Amino acid sequence: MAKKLVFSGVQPTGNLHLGNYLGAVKRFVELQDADAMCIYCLVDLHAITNWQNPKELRQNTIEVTAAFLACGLRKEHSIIFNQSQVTAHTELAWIFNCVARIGWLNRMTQFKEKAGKNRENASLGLYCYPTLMAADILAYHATHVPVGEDQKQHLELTRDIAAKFNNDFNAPDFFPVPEPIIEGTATRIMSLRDGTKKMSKSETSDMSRINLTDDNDSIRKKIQKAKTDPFEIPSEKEELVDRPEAENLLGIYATLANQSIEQTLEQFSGSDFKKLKGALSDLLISELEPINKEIKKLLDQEAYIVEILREGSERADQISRPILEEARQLVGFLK
Ligand code: AQP
Repeated sequence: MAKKLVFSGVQPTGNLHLGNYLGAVKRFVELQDADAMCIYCLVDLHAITNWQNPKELRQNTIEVTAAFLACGLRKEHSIIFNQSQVTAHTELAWIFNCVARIGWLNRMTQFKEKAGKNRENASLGLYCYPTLMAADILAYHATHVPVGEDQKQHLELTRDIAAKFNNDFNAPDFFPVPEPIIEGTATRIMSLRDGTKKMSKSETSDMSRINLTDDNDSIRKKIQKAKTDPFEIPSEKEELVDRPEAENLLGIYATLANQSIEQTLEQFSGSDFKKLKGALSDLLISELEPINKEIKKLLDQEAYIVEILREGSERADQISRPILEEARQLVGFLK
């Protein structure tokens, strides 16, 4: 059986937060340490679907790479690079723009959320974001894609594009239909200020998220001020329905403590949020403090980080170039 080939990406649009860490990067490290070939990408082409200050984009690319390394990704085990250095992504994305149907793209909820009311003024790139994402994955014939819950719909579109390309060009199995990996208790970490909204880099209030670069005092303060409700912690999971903030804090605790929600409820049932918040702050600090220190160290070694991305992009190019070439031939481009 062919070896697992894992691909995933993160936008260099700001500091990584706890949602990116638990929902994505921590899983990337686990997969890297299992027997899989892993390709992890700083998706700077996706980042510019919303305008980015060029200096900040460059700096964020360095910082997110530093965070990847601080979390445990290793260039010896994973290919780490920034998307814009490998041209197969954009070339294949164009082919996929011609394979995907407008009706498919019109159903994408992330576009609706991100474009908001000002839809006419959103970039065309934001609309085509999912076809570029399909190209990211399929340019490597990736078989598995670890992502948070919010990317599920885009993954389904990637699967549809792979199947339609194979069918349109009479090339059964040319693009593998990739499997999403969306598992565990942390696939959707919510905002600390509003348990119905996902924790996000672009949310204006910094109090809504825990950043990987937050110091211990900020972590304690943010958890202490996190929104809760006036009720005590229940004993049954069903009682968490309509209590999104409680569910979120308990879910984060369960993930960090490596236990189920049921075990976490057993530990805290009947107590108020003060006890949970204290224990959660301790757990967060013990998990994030070493990462935070390592990020700071790595940020003093910019040339080393740039070199990792350059090396990674060469390796990524070697894998994607022949796949793109074959796709070009299937489409009928003269060479
Ligand atoms: N709140 C979350 N819980 C679990 N997983 C999450 N992810 C993002 N937010 C959460 C996962 O992290 C990976 C990288 O995400 P991204 O940076 O490429 O884009 P995003 O999903 O748009 O993340 P943000 O932080 O919310 O950015 P903005 O604010 O710019 O939109 C993905 O696997 C994602 O599922």
